Amino acid sequence: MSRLPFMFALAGLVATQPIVATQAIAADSATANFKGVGGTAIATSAPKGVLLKVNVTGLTPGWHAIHLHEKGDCSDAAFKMAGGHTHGAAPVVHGLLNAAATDTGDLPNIYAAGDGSAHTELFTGLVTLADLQDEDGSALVIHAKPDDYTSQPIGGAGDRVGCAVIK
Ligand SMILES: [Cu+2]
Ligand SMILES: [Zn+2]
Repeated sequence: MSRLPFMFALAGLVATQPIVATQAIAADSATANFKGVGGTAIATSAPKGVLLKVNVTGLTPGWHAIHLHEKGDCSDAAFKMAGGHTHGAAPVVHGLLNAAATDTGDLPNIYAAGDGSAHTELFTGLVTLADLQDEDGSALVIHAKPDDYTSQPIGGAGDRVGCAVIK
């Protein structure tokens, strides 16, 4: 009789341990679908930032700027509703290579192959997934031209051609 409670206790231990391990490994992530171009971006929370896996089609071949914009709104054709780049301080200064400051939404350019597809992973330590998933969300925006990383306000990146809401 005295063995029975012990067996139950052991069974409980075995059952709970794998669940705890799974939770520790599982990362928070959000999948965002692009408008304007095809494809998706997956934003995964990292210990010191956010990893972005970008798989898009329908771009013009060559280099394109890609930034995190401050509002999760891709509802208009020009994607202006997404607002400016996410930023942590005023005055807002754009550019990964700008000595004065850098927007938290600034990212390295992506390259579209001859078939218009781009597949890449980008890491930023300037934001967290929680920052991006704030009340009004955020958007990952792809531009027509590359970012020169220094000029204002968007590094000469031109029109917004793709937009994906991160929420
Ligand atoms: Cu942008
Ligand atoms: Zn910027």
